[in-house]
Amino acid sequence: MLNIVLFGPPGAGKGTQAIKLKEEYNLVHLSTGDLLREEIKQETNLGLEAQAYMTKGELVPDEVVIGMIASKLEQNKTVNGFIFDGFPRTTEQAEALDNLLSSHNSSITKMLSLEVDDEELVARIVQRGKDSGREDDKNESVIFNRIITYNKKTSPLKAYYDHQAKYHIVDGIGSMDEVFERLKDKIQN
Ligand code: B4P
Repeated sequence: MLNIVLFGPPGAGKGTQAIKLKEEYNLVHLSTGDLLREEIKQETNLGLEAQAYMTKGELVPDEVVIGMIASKLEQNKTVNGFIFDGFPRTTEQAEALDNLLSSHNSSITKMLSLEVDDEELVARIVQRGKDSGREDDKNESVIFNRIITYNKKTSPLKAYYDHQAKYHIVDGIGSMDEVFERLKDKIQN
């Protein structure tokens, strides 16, 4: 199986590139952000709980997102592999993912980390806020809080995957196709 963790700060291009990689390698795309937004849309209890965190730019509790990923792995037992987009975001989530995959006799192949400077991140998110109307993209202080949360809680996962010799840096600045070529290069080599 090919199991890729697509990593990076908010607005780095994870969602954008995950869709392209899914097509290229015939993978199942699991975006915790998309799954949570769907729960909010359906007005489920989980969605209502998640919304309170997301509108502030905070992370949703680990047990909620880990539970979502566990059930998706259970539903997709005979696939080529997964692209994990926006998950894991904490050490606890990364450990849970390793354990879940191991119980399915599988493991993470590579972690690809999209690197984009803060100025460009904010510009992209503000633009998406105008285009899509996503609530957490509209308010600058929420956007900054997401970046701070990433630096504090999520960025340490680089060391976690480096320790497993699975951490690969990818320059996220450039056209979407240029970034896609760089990602494919890292997957194939
Ligand atoms: P996500 O949905 O993961 O959103 P994100 O971090 O903003 O990243 P993303 O995928 O969106 O954006 P992309 O870079 O593709 O998370 C939202 C919230 O959900 C979190 O804040 C958190 O509250 C919660 N959550 C999700 N997962 C969680 C977890 N595991 N644990 C706890 N909480 C969790 O794209 C950004 C924009 O840039 C797009 O408009 C795109 O068009 C543009 N873009 C992309 N590539 C570009 C390029 N090369 N050049 C120019 N623009 C580009």
